[in-house]
Amino acid sequence: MAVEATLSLLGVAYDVTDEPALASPLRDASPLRDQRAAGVNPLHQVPALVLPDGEILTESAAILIWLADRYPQERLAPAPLERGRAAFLRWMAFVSSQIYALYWVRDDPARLAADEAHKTVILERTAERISHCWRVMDAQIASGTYLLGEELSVLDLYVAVISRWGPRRRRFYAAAPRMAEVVRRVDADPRLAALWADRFPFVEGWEGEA
Ligand SMILES: N[C@@H](CCC(=O)N[C@@H](CS)C(=O)NCC(=O)O)C(=O)O
Repeated sequence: MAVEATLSLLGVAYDVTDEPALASPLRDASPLRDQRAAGVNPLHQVPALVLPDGEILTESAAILIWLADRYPQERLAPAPLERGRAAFLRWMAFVSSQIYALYWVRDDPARLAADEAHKTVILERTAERISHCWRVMDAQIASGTYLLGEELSVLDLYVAVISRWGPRRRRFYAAAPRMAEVVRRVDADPRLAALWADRFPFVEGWEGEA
């Protein structure tokens, strides 16, 4: 979703296929679909971006940074020599490695859990870790209107999307009150309204429980 939001802000034409996720070996995949998905991303994960020349880009943070750098005139990231670049890279990597990585097990705790009770413990402990990481980021980041100051960047899109996943937004708001204001601003961005409504609608109760 963060990649799609970035592509739509950039006004770049793109096609979406959910096949890598649908074809995950842990889901109900047909052999044909699985073969096609593995050709795009051997880890069977989305996002995976196929560039016009056929080059494949995986890893959400890499894709977002690459897109922002590829279209510098749209100003979706501080440029390499600009003030704010170090913080930008720091927090993109932080969200990817400290938070997003935990969803490999949260999405299917049986990947690590030996039994049902173990799954519950994994879900609780990873939720606690995610809240802790958001708390640390909230305390350290020098946010303004957006997370890196006055301009919207792909970091804002990344955090707005990942903070919607379990343990969901109310827990995120409690852990990260300063970033909460920013993600609400991103949710309400009129340029993204149609995309959110289509792909990630704000259905009743979407913010979860505190
Ligand atoms: N490190 C990857 C993680 C991607 C990821 O975990 N994607 C999930 C969907 S949000 C997925 O495709 N899961 C299917 C699976 O792991 O089998 C990234 O940052 O892009």
